[in-house]
Amino acid sequence: MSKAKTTGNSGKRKPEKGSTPAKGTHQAAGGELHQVAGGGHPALTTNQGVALSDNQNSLRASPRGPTLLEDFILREKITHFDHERIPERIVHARATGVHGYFELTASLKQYTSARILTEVGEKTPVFTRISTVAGGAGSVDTPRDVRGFAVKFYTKEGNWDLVGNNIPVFFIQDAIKFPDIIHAVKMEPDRGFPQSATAHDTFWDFISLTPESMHMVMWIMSDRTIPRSLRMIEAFGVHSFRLINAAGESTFVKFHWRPKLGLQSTIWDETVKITGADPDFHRRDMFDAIAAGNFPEWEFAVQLFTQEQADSFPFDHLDATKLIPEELVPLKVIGRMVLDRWPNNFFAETEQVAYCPSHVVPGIDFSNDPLLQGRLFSYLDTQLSRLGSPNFHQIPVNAPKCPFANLQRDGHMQMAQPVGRVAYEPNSLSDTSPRETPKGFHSAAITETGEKGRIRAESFADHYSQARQFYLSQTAYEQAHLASALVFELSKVEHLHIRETMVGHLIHIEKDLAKRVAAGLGFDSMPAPPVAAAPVKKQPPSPALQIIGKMKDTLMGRAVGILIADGSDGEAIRKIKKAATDAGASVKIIAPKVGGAKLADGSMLAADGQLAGTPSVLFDAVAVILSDKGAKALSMEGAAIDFVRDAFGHLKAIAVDQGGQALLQKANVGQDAGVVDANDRKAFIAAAKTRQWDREKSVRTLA
Ligand code: HDE
Repeated sequence: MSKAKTTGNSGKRKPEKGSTPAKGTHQAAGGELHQVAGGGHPALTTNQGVALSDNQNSLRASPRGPTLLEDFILREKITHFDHERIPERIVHARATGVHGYFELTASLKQYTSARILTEVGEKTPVFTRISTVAGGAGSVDTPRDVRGFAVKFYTKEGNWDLVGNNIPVFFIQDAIKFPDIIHAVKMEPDRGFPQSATAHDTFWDFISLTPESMHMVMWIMSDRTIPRSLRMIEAFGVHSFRLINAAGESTFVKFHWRPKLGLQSTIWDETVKITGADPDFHRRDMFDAIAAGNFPEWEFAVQLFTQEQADSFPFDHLDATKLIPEELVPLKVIGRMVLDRWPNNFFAETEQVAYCPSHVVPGIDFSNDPLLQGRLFSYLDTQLSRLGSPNFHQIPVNAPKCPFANLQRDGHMQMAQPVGRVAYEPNSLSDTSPRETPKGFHSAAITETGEKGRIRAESFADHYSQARQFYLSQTAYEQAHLASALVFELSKVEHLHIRETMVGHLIHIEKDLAKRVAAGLGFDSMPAPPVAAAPVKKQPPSPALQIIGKMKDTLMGRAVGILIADGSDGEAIRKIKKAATDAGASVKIIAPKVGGAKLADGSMLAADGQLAGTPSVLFDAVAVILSDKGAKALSMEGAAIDFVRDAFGHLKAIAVDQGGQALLQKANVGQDAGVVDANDRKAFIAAAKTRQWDREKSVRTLA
C-alpha cells in the first residue's frame, strides 16, 4: 500500500497582525534546527523544544495499523489539550477584560497616604474585568443580571483591587448568606436550568423569604441589569471603606465609577432579541470600540464621610443593602479610567486574573461591613481553588508591577528562583533579605467593643425605606419597566405562594407598585403584607438613581444601521452615513446579501451585514433607504419587516425615504416624531440621540 503524506502549513494567506508565537514558546529558535527553511516561521516544537517533522499524523505501527504508545508527541499534545480548562468562577464566570490606565485628577492627600490617590497626573496601569454574575463562562452577555466591575490597579505601592458591581447595594447583609443566594439564582440543581436567569422559582423563593433583598430587587428589576453596552454602565465599590492619612486619621469612603458616554439601557424585548442575534453582544461591542480607538472612559468619584456624619444617617452605612444618596453626601470626582488595550490572550489574562477585595495598599482600609468582611476571606480562597497554587500572584496579569519580595517559598508552579540560604526573618546572615518598614500597611486604629455573638445589628432592620426611595425616584417610564419586569419574572414562577409573598413585600415598598404587579399577575385580591421588622421611613427622592436622568444626549459610542437593497439611492445613503458618523456613531450598511446591493446608479455598495443576521436590535437608530422595487421585494422578507417593526417597538429613531415608507406601511409601523424624512438629517440625528419614550404606550402594555 502506498504511503500518503499529508503536510500542513500550506496556507498562502497573509498572517494576521499580532499572530506571533507566545513568548517563551519558541525562545530556542536561534538554533539552526529551529528555523524552517525559506521562511520567517520558527519551527513547531514540543514543550521540551524538540522540533516536529509532522504535525498531521500520529505514529502508527503500519499505515492502517494501531497508534503507538511510544508517540510522545501525540501524548504531549493531547494531554495538554485535555487540561486546557481550569475551574470557572462560581460567580462572575462570563466576562470581558481590558487593560487601561487610571489617572488621578484631584488629590486626596488630606485623607489618605495611598500614593494612587495623592499624585495628581500620575497614570497607573489597570486591568478591568466586567462580568455577569449567574451564568457560566460560555453563557450569553445579555441576561437580566448584575454586572461585576473589577479593577486591578497596579500601583507603585502594590496591587489594589476594587471589586465592585454596577449596582451600589447588594442582596444580603451577611456573607454567611452568599452561598444561599447564589444557589438560589443559579440553574436549579435537579434540572440544570435556567442558565443565567433570575426568572425561576428557587430565586424568587429565596428572595421572598429574605426581606433585606428588597432594595436590590428594585435595582435588578430596573433597566440597569439590561445595559446597552458595558461602556454605558456605572459601577460602585458598594461597601464603605476607610482612607487613612499620614497622621493615622481615618475617613469613610464609598467608590463610584461614572461612564463618560452616560448611562444607556435596552428594553427587555430588545435584550431578548439581541441575545439571539449576538450572544457576544457586549464583548464584541467592547472589542470593536477599542479596535476603533474609541476608548471607554469612566470618571472615578468618592463619597467621603466621617463617623459623626455616619451616625446621623437614617440607615447604617455598614449594611450593604443601603446606599448613601448623592444628595446626602455629594460625589467628588478625583480621577478617570481609560480602557485602551485588548488583552493578547483571553485565557492568560481575563480568565486567570485573580481579584481579591483584600488586596489594598497602605492608606486604604476596610470597614466593618459584614459582607465585606466575608469577602476578605472568600476571594483568596477561591483563587487557590481556581488557579491551583498560592503562586497565582506570579501569573503576569496578577503580578504587581512594583518590586515585591518576601520569604514565602516553594509551592505548585513556583516560577521564581530565590537565591541564598536565608528564608526566614529575623536573621543575621543576610544583609539583603526583605524587612518590614514603617511605611508599610497599617490598619486603622479602631476601638472595638460590644458583645460577641451571631447578632444582626438593630440598625440593619429597615428593609423597605430605600427600596421605596429607589422606586419613587424613577421616571414614570422607568417605573413602568420595573413593574413589568416584576410581572415577567414572577409570571415564570410556578408556585403561587411565592408570587403572593413577593407582592406582599411590594405593598411595603409602594402600594401602587404592588397593585400594578398584582394586576399584571392576574390576582383578584391583594395578599397580606409580611410583618416589617422596622417602620418604613419617608426618604426624599434621589434623581441620581435614575437611568434616564443620567443618559447623555449623544450618538457617541452608539451605532446606526442603514438598510438598503438593489436600486437604493447612493447619494441619500452617503449623506445619512456622513451625518451619523459626524455625530460620533459607527454606521453599518445592511443589505439582503452581504456582497452588497446594486444602487440606482448601477454601482455596487458592499454591505457590513446581511439582513437576516443583522437585525435592528443591534443599532441605536436606523435609516431605511429603498427604491420602490427594493421596498416591494423587502415587503416579502420577514427579516425586513422585523427590522423596522422592532426599531419602532424599541423606541428608536427611523429615517426613511419614499421606499422606506412603503416598507414601514407594509410592516404596520406607525408615524411619530421619531420617524423622520431621510432628507431631514438634522431631525434624524436629534431623534437618534435618545429613545422615543412616549411611543411606548402605543407598542406594548406595561404594568
Ligand atoms: Fe463576589 N465573588 N462575593 N461580590 N464578586 C467572586 O471570586 C463573594 C460580592 C464580585 O472579575 C468570586 O474570583 C462572596 C459583592 C465581582 O474575577 C468569589 C460575597 C460584590 C466578582 C466571590 C460576594 C461582588 C466576584 C468568584 C458575599 C460587589 C468577579 C470568583 C460576602 C461589591 C471578579 C472570584 C472577577 C467574584 C465571593 C459578594 C463582586 C467566589 C462570598 C457584594 C465583580 O470569591
